[in-house]
Amino acid sequence: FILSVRFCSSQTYVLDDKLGLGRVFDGIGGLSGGGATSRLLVNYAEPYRSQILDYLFKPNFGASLHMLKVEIGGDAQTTDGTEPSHMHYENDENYFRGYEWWLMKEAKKRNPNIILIGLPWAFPGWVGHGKNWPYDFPDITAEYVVKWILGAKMYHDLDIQYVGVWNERSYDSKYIKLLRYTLDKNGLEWVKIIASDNLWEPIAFSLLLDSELSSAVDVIGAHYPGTTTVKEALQTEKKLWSSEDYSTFNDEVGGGCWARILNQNYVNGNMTATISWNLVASYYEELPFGRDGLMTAEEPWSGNYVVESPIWITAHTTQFTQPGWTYLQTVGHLVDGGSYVALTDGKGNLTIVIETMTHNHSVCIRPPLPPFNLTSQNATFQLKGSFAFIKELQVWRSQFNFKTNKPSFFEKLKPLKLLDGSFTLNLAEDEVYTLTTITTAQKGGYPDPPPSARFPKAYKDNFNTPNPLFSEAPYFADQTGVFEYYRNLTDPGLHIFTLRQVVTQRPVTWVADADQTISVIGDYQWQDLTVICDVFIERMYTGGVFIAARVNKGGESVRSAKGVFFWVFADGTYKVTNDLEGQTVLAEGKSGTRAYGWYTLSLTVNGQYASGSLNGYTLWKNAVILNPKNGWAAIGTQSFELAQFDNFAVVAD
Ligand code: 147
Ligand code: CA
Repeated sequence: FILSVRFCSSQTYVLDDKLGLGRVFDGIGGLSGGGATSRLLVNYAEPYRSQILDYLFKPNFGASLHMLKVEIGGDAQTTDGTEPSHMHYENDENYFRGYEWWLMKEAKKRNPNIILIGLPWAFPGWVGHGKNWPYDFPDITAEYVVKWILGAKMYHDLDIQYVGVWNERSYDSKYIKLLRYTLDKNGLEWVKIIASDNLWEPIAFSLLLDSELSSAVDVIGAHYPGTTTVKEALQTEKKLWSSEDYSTFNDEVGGGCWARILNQNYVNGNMTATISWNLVASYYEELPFGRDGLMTAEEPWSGNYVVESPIWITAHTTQFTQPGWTYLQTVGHLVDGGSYVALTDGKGNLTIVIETMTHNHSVCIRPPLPPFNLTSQNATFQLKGSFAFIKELQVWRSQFNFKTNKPSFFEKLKPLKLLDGSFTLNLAEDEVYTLTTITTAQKGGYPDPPPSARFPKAYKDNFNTPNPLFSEAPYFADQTGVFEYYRNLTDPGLHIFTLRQVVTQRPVTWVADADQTISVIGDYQWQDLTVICDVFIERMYTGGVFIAARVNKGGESVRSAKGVFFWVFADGTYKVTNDLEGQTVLAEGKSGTRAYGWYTLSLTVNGQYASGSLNGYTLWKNAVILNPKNGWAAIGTQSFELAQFDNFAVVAD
């Protein structure tokens, strides 16, 4: 730490608790869902799956997250897929669907103090009584959400500490009050409500006007706040959180974004928690917002995963402070750009986090980042008050080194000896420092995982899994509807174990789900391939199912997905269409297919031509496919209807 006054400015920053402290720190978190962002994680083999979870949650190892926020599945598309509801139907309750329960338990195994948060993006259709709106019957919606919290405790011994309202959609004051009442009535007085997971306004304004609403809400959660808040939010005297943030490609600029907002969300906006969308990028990369997670784990078939820079940036804060610590009032900006925060446990421990991220190396996906200047500088920190007598600080450093492209993350340097409670750092551009009295931190690590590999070209699944650990079959990524393992109790033996589409009514959606259901699988680069699947229609006369290749879209644009779709219907006909919507018909005719019978469909696409067979006999051929040139394989139904699939197989060239 060389003081070079010739080139750099030098400034002294006082860190003092004499005049009182700032706000209580609530934690740094990751968000699984909103939606299906952890879909592929569950299918990793051990030891890789546990390693990934360690990098995320294990204290004194990696990101060591304080909070885990999960989607309360609503059977609808919520960005990168659908997540199953605990109540597909009004009289249905099942707390073993999906992977969020599992994820919360894995997080809690590693960190028993992890704070758990639930938030719905969408709701099953019955919650809205068929209307695309969850507040006409607020008692039903509140009961539905509270059941999820009770189920978490009853079946998984998970204590959900915070619950939200409706992600980035309208809130309803009457509903929020009823949610509070319903929580209390069920002995969940300690569960806190976050509102409204959107912008600061109008919720801050509502809280100021309505004292009953204000007493129901504990936290104002804002999304992508750009590190700032508004006057009304401060006036409410509520905790202010960035309850969803980041959503940036997880390269080094993404890491820079994360470093800047972790500090400045408090410095500029008084926010005491920041939650990353998303926790881990475990969804097909070609879905929306590919790789916008703290790390990447999108290849369960190879075991390959990547610990990206945001993991180590997170560690700079999380490993040196805990929820319940308190920010000092003396936090702020550095004279030549960058920021510093300081926190204490009130028992003499002190943690200082400094970031000097330059503008172009810390741009997040949103909102736009106004220009600012940052240069290297000397910074002297003078510890006062209870910290005046600290003699030594541990030093951890990350240097992004954008010029040489050789970053070094979360490096432990020699402890710093303090003279008269003061020390000086020579801060370069794009660095993060933690200076702390905490000595427990570690840079965890595992041997490199297996190398990256494409999805296997030959893949099949007969779904013969009597006691599945998860409700979904590996690698199927539902984009509308929900596909679950199913057991046919009366089947003579060929199709006892199948995969079944179970959503029978359009959900209260978050984005525009398709009118059909669809689950995609495989390699988005696949061009020429054969898809085979046994199908079973369960809707008399009007039902229909499809298998598909070259499906080019998922997520919120799933409605306009193109590809080659081979449909058979319960009315005895078939169709071949170029789109999921079924507008562009390439071939059609009689198939003799009916509900409640099994049929084997096969679809082959080769260059510009496609052909299809039914029970081994060619039904149509030479359909001309100009576009798309590539995409996933898929299965699905023509409406929200029950249907089963078995013996799925794909062979790609
Ligand atoms: C958020 C959602 O809450 C997440 O589920 C996920 O979709 C995430 C992806 O970045 O984005 O939704 C937003 C979508 C658009 C804006 C903000 C949040 N926006 O345009 O400001
Ligand atoms: Ca089977």
